[in-house]
Amino acid sequence: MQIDIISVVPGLLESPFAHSIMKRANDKGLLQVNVINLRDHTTYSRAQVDDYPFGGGAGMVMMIEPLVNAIESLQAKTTYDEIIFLTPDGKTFDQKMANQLSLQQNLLLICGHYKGIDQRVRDHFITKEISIGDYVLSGGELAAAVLTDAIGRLLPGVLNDETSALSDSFQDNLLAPPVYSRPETFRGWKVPEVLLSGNHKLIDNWRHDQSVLRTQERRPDLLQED
Ligand code: 6GU
Repeated sequence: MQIDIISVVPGLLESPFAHSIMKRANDKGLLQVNVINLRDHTTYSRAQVDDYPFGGGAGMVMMIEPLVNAIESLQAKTTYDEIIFLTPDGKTFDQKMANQLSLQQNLLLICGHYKGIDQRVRDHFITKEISIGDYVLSGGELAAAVLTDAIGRLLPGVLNDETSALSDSFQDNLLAPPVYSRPETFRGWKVPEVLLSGNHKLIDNWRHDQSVLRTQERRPDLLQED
């Protein structure tokens, strides 16, 4: 899978993909992330990419020309399944969207800044608008990193244990159960007996019960869904 990201702050996107699971996905050739600096595509002086809004008001707007130049130069090399604008007024990202997007070949993500991007880019190029939650970030980069991580870890072969993405919280509308590791007793705090029993049927049932309990307590809304 290839994920291209257009940004005015490409430095923000260096570290998130340079470590751990995202690095492994890249090293194995399963996920290629390319960060494109929007300023490389402007024809304006001093690499200008934003301008005052028509009609007045506070804040700057990301101009249409650099964005269209960047998008079209990328489209000359790659056919995108989706061109996604990261914006707080987009559809809220969830595991279902991550699952669906992980089935695509090529994604183009566009990070907004300032007061947003010229509406004509949204009208004529963007195929999906996504937010990562009801709060405002100073730019779309961290949201693009969140999307890329959530999608990338679902690609076959990225996780060591192929089944481990399936037991994540949310994957079946249930939160994950508690987990324990050595030692069996620490300061008198014991690991639940059932986990030491070696009886896998019993352990699976316990984990499922714990998942349901946790979900009822913390996220009852998930049990109502669909
Ligand atoms: Cl995608 N962008 C910005 N700037 N803020 C956000 C967001 C995106 N999602 C939640 N807040």
